[in-house]
Amino acid sequence: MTTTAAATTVLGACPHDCPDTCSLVTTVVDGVATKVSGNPLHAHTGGVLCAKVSKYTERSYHEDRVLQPMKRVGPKGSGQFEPVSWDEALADISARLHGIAQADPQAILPYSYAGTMGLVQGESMDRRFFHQLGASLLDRTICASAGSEALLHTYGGKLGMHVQFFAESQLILIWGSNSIGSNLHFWRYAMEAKRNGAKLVCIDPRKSETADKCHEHLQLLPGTDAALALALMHELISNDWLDHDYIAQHTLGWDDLKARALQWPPERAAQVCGIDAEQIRSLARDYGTTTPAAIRLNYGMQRTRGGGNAVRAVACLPALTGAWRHRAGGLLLSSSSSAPARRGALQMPALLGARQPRTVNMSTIGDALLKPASAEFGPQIAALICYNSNPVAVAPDSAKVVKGFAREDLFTVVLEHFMTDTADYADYVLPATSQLEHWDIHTSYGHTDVLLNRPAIAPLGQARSNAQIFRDLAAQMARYDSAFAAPHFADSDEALCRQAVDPTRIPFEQLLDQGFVAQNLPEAPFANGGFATPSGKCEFHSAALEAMGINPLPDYLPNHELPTASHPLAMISPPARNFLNSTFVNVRKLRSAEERPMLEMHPSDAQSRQVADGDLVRVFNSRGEHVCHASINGRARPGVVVGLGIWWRKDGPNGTNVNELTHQQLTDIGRAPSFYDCAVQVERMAPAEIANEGIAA
Ligand SMILES: Nc1nc2c(c(=O)[nH]1)N[C@H]1C(S)=C(S)[C@@H](COP(=O)(O)OP(=O)(O)OC[C@H]3O[C@@H](n4cnc5c(=O)[nH]c(N)nc54)[C@H](O)[C@@H]3O)O[C@H]1N2
Ligand SMILES: Nc1nc2c(c(=O)[nH]1)N[C@H]1C(S)=C(S)[C@@H](COP(=O)(O)OP(=O)(O)OC[C@H]3O[C@@H](n4cnc5c(=O)[nH]c(N)nc54)[C@H](O)[C@@H]3O)O[C@H]1N2
Ligand code: SF4
Ligand SMILES: [Mo]
Repeated sequence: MTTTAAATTVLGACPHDCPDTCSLVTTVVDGVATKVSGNPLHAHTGGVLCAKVSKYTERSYHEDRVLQPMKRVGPKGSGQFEPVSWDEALADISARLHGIAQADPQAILPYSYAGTMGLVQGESMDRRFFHQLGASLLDRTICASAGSEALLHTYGGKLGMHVQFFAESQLILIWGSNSIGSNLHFWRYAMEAKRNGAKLVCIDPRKSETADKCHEHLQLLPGTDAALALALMHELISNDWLDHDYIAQHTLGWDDLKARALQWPPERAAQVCGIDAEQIRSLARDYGTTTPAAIRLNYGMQRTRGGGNAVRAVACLPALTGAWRHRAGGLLLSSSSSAPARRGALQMPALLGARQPRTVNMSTIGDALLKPASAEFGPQIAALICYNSNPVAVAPDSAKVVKGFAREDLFTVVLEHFMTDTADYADYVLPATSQLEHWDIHTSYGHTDVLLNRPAIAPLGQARSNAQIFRDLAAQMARYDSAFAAPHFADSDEALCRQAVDPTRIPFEQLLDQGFVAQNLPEAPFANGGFATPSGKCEFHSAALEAMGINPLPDYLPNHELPTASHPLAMISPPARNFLNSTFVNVRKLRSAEERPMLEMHPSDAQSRQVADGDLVRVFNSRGEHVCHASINGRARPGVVVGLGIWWRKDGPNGTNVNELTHQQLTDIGRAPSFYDCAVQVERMAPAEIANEGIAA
C-alpha cells in the first residue's frame, strides 16, 4: 500500500471467473475508490484490464447496489421487498434453517458458483457452516467439470503449459475459445507469437472477434471437435508425423487409439464437422510439422454431449507429436491443479463427522427443486442459500428453474450485490460486499500465481462479506447447537486468507507487500512424461473411465439434439465480450456496448425465414420461447445461430433469456450441462404479434 497526500493505492485481485486473474491497483481518495487499474508489476496483467473491470468503480458504487437486508413482501418473483435489520434477518433465517435441519439437514441446499473466485468469499466459512449443519453437498458442474474430468483421466489433473510460453510458439490452435473476449491476457501472448511469425488457427463454430484475427478459421458445427481431432490423428499417423519415442515411453493405449483414429479419414470428419476435408489436411500438416506447436483449449468446446470425450481427444494430440518436449509446446486448458490452495483447512469437511449428505447437481437445479421426497432422492429441497451465482439466469432449462424457485414452500436466501433474477425469488436478500470492500486470496486457472486482495474501501451501506454473513449465521445457530460456537466459526476474513495457502510455498508477507507471488514450477511440465495419472503416462486408454462404465478411449459422440425438421438450427450461447456470465449486465456502459439481446444468424438462414437484420424474432423449441433481435453480422455459419449471453431474464423483450431454450441433459464425462447442444427454430415476429405480446420493438 502506498500513500500520497491525496490518494492511496491498494493492491487487489480480480475476483471474476476469468482465467486471467489480474492484479488490481485501486486508487482511493478520502475513503472513496476512484479508479481500478491493472498492476504493471504483475507480468500476466501487464498493467491492462479488460473493459469490464476497468469500470469497476461504476459497478461497486452502482445506484442499484443492495445495501441493506431485504425481506420479501410480495409474491415470489415479484421483486417486492422491504428493508429489515441484520438482527431480525439473521435470527429469522437461522430459526428457519434450524427447524428444517431438525427434520433432515439435507433438505437445505447451498447453491454457489464463481461470482467471486476468492478462496475466502467463495469456499471457506460458508462450507464450514454447511458441513456443520449436514446440508446437501453441491456438485459444482455448471462450467468446467466435463473438461476438468477429461483432463484428470488423460493427464492426471488440470495441468498444462504455462501461459507466457505461448509467446514462443510457432503454431497456436485456439480451440473453443474467444480469447479476445474471455481470455484477453492470453491473447497478448498469442499476439507476441504472431509478431514473431507464428501461425494462429481458430477452431470455433462462430466467426468470433478472435477468429477475425487468426490466419485460419475452422468453422465447424458445434459438438464435432472429437471428430476433427480423430481426423488430425489419422493424418499424423498416415504421414508419420509422430514422435514414436514419446509415444512409447509416456503414453498408454496407443494401439487402441491408433486403430480408432484410422477409422477417421478427413473426408469422414469433414462430413460430421461441416467443413472441407482439405482444411483438416492442411491443419494436420501444420500441426505435424511445426515446432513448437501449442493448443489453447478452452471450455467453450466442452458444453455439448460429447464434450468430455472431445477434450480427451484433443488432449492426446501433443503426446502423439511429442509437442510436450518444448516449453512452448503442448496444451493449456487449465492449470489450477498446480495451485497451492489448502481447501481442506478452509472448508473443514471433517465437520460432517460420519454424516454423508447427498450431492445435488447444480446443473439440474430445475429438476431438483421440483422433485418430491423419495427414497432415491431423499427429502424435498426446503431451503436454498444462494450466493456468488445467479441460477435463475444462468442454469439451463429456465422454465423449470423458475418454477422451482417460485415454490411458495421453498425458503430462499440470496447473498447479492444486486436484485438479480435470482434475488427476485428470495425470501431474504442479504447485501454482500464487493471485491473493493473485503479481504480475499486468489489462485488462477490461467496462470499459476497467487494473489491477495486487500479491502480498498470500507463496506458500503450495511454490506457484509460472505464469510462475515456465515460467521454471523453460525453465531445465531449456536443458540441451538453449541458446535457452532467452536473457534473455527470465529476466524476473521484476514485469518482465513492466512489459512488459504501453504506458507512454505507462498509467504504471506510477500503477498502483503507485492499483492502476488509467482510459484516456482517446471517450465515444460511433461517434457519427460511424469503425468499425474495412475499409470504415470498420458492415458489415451483410461481404466478409471472404463470402471465408471464410460468409453475408455476418446470417441466422437453426436450431440443430444441434432437438427430436426421442426427444430433445424443448432444454437450456441457463448459469453458476450462486455459481460461476465450474467455479471455487468446492469453496468450502463457495458450494457450499451452489447445493445440488446440478439440472435446472430447466417444470411441464408435469415432469408429463408424472411428475417432482416434487427427484426424481432421468436426463437423456440419444445421447452420455451425467447424473443430477441436478429443480427445478421457475418459471425454465424449456416445451420447455427448464436445468442450471446448471459442477459438477465428481466431484460429480455418477453422476460426470458437464452436458457429458456437450453436443456438439462448432461455431458458424457463430468455431469456438466450441454448449453451449446441445443436445437431451435426461428421465426420473424409479425407487427400484430409484437403488439399483442406487449413487446417494445
Ligand atoms: N468477457 C467474458 N469473459 C469471460 C466470460 C464471460 O462471460 N465474458 N466467462 C468466463 C467463464 S465463466 C468461462 S468458463 C470462460 C469461458 O471462456 P472459454 O472457455 O474460452 O469460452 P468462450 O470464450 O465462451 O469461448 C467459447 C467459444 O467457443 C465456441 N464454441 C461453442 N461451441 C463450440 C464447439 O462445440 N466447439 C468449438 N470448438 N467451439 C465452440 C463459441 O462460439 C465461443 O467463441 O470465460 C471466462 N471469461
Ligand atoms: N446459455 C448459457 N448459459 C451459461 C453459460 C453459457 O455459456 N451459455 N455459461 C455457464 C458458465 S461457464 C458459468 S461459469 C455459469 C456462471 O454462472 P454464475 O456463477 O451464476 O455467474 P454470474 O452470472 O456472473 O453470477 C454471479 C453472481 O455473483 C454475484 N457476486 C459476485 N461477487 C460476490 C460476492 O462477493 N458475494 C456475493 N454474495 N455475491 C457475489 C454477482 O453479483 C452475480 O450476480 O453460467 C453458465 N451458464
Ligand atoms: S475479468 Fe479477466 S481480464 Fe478482466 S480484469 Fe478480471 S481477470 Fe483481468
Ligand atoms: Mo464458466
